[in-house]
Amino acid sequence: MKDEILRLLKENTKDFISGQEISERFGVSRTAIWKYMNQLKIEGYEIESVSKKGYRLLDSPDILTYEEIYDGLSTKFIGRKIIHFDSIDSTNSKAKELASLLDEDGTVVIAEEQTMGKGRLGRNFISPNRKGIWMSIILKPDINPLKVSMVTQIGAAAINKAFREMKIETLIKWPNDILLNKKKLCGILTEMSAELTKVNFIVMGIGINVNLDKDDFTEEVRETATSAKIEIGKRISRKEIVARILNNFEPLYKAFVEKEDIEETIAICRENSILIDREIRVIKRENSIRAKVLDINNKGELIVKYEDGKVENLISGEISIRGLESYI
Ligand code: BT5
Repeated sequence: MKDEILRLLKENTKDFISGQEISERFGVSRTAIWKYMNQLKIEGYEIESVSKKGYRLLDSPDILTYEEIYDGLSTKFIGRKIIHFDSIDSTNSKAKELASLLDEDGTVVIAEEQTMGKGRLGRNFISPNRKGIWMSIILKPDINPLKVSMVTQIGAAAINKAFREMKIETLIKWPNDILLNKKKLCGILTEMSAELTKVNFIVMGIGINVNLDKDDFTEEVRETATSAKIEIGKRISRKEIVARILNNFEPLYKAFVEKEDIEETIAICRENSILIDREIRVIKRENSIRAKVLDINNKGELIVKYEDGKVENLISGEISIRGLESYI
């Protein structure tokens, strides 16, 4: 009911809506409406109430609930259910917990803050309150488990496209980072539960530094990480980015799952790759080997050539890539 009232207020921001009208429309008492309005105010909605005129929405909070995001959504199933938390340990952990209980493809778990955000290989991911996008998409595709790493590439393509639409010139650092001005803006952590030939579920976690300030990062990360706000010099709308990512993700994901078509994804990953033609170090466990990046192939693998002339196709797994002197 609260969400329905909010929707009505959003549709009528120019006029007051009387308590009488809301009461008749939803069949609830005036006192109940007053209570819902108070709840909305606690959530951060600025609502003007004038006796004999009614209620009017003046401003909405910067939060990532479905109610705040759906305006910008054009998807059929991705993000049509958004489970929102003010604070949580990790959206990926929560999404994994929920995944087996859900039938739908495309439920999103999103939080304003993570207290134990996760990177790959048990690393920590900094996720301060209301400053970034910390979300996980639950997917249940009928695909071979060997192809799951493609989902990370689809995610990277969708995120990069979203930023480019907003004239923010990000690049993709295969396999799971999005960079802005050569620093890490976003990381993706894809986890799955599968049997030999069947995927039970995939959870694709996306962490984006949108409005973080320099001192939100630990000293260790400050050199290599950045936020959109730091680079551009102004706050950026988190909900607009979320909606654009989900809108871009759905068609790329659908083409992959329904037709095994990843052409557009690979084209985006290639055209926006920061790695192709670069000298890098490939880090596998303790080993760090110099190589030159030649290309990304149609399976989403990174083709590298080592100094001894040997060529290898890398699949994402447990590999890290570094530039020779810097993060890239
Ligand atoms: C990643 O791992 O980049 C994947 C990050 C995925 C985070 C999302 S947030 C929503 C969802 N729920 C989760 O719990 N996780 C996902 P990796 O490539 O291992 O990089 C991790 C490394 O990035 C850390 O060791 C730090 O050096 C650095 N780092 C930590 N926090 C960062 C941040 N906010 N921005 C940039 N770099 C960061």
